[in-house]
Amino acid sequence: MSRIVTLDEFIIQRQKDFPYASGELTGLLRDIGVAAKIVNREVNKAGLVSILGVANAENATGDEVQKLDLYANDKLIDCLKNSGECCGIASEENEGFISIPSIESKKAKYVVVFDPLDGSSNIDVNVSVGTIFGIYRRKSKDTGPCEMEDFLQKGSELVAGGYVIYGTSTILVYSTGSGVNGFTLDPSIGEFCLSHRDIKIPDRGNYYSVNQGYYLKFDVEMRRYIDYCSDLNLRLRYIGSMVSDVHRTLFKGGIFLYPNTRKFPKGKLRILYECNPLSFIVEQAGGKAVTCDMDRILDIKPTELHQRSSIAIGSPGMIDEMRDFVQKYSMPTPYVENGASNGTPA
Ligand code: P6P
Repeated sequence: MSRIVTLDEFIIQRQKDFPYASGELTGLLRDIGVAAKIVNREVNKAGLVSILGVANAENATGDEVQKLDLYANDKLIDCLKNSGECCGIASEENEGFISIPSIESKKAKYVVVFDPLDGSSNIDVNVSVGTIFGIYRRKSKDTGPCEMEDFLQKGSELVAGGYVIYGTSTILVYSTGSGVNGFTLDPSIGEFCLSHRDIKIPDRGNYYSVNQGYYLKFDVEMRRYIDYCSDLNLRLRYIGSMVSDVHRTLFKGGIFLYPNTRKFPKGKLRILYECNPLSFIVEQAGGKAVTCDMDRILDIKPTELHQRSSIAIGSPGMIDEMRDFVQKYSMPTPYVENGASNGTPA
């Protein structure tokens, strides 16, 4: 049996790969690991204590907030505040970003974006949920508080990205841009232990993942591609928790789609703390992540914290196939001049 390598040990080992690393990012990743253990403890007993159910509130993007969402949000914020390495936080649960005062004049270099508990509508029915996080180097001067520009960065500028999935086991998957590794929480010792080294996504998979209930609301090119997946007898798997669907896609291969709909004309999923960190991970594992117009997710320059996007993410061979359908079936956006469409495609 190979020697146990804990998350802390691995992060420190990898820090040696960056001779000029000064340890702040290492500290930040370890603090996120601590927060994940705290959240995991509550998720695992959510049915026993009164933190199930709806918190009679809505979050910044209008989603109904579960009590465990708020618990996870608070714990992540507390851990990051105490780290001294983070000068700002943007969370799905908060309208604006949170500026963190420096500790003992330490000049924190990083900001963190996260969805504290993605898929939380599944909590009450005991279906996997997860935490998604991304870490950026601040762009604003380190002599003052963080600014909006620190958060509105492209996903390609992420310094680190990852997620924790609270499922049959609790697994933390992250990348700092040199491959993807997974760590499974061993409750007997309270440590995340290296369990999936250098994860690579298969070029294709037998699964496609989309909310079939919206099929008739998708654009024609998406419907034709979904028909194609069905004709190939691929298996439809959709959990309603992006982090869980992408985790399966990463390990088994396949494609996860959330196209734009009439209700969400720009797509439903949030760029900063859902699409970008998961796209960073999947690209690092050899996969692809694009909008349903085939623009690379990590190239999008966000203009607001809770900006949404359509997304297709997963095996490279399947994303390339989807591109063929978009090129063949997508309708050109009608050209509109002076507010009156003259019917000429753009
Ligand atoms: P729908 C969860 O609320 C979430 O943000 C993602 O985790 C998930 O993939 C998606 O929304 C599910 O949305 O519209 O299919 O219920």
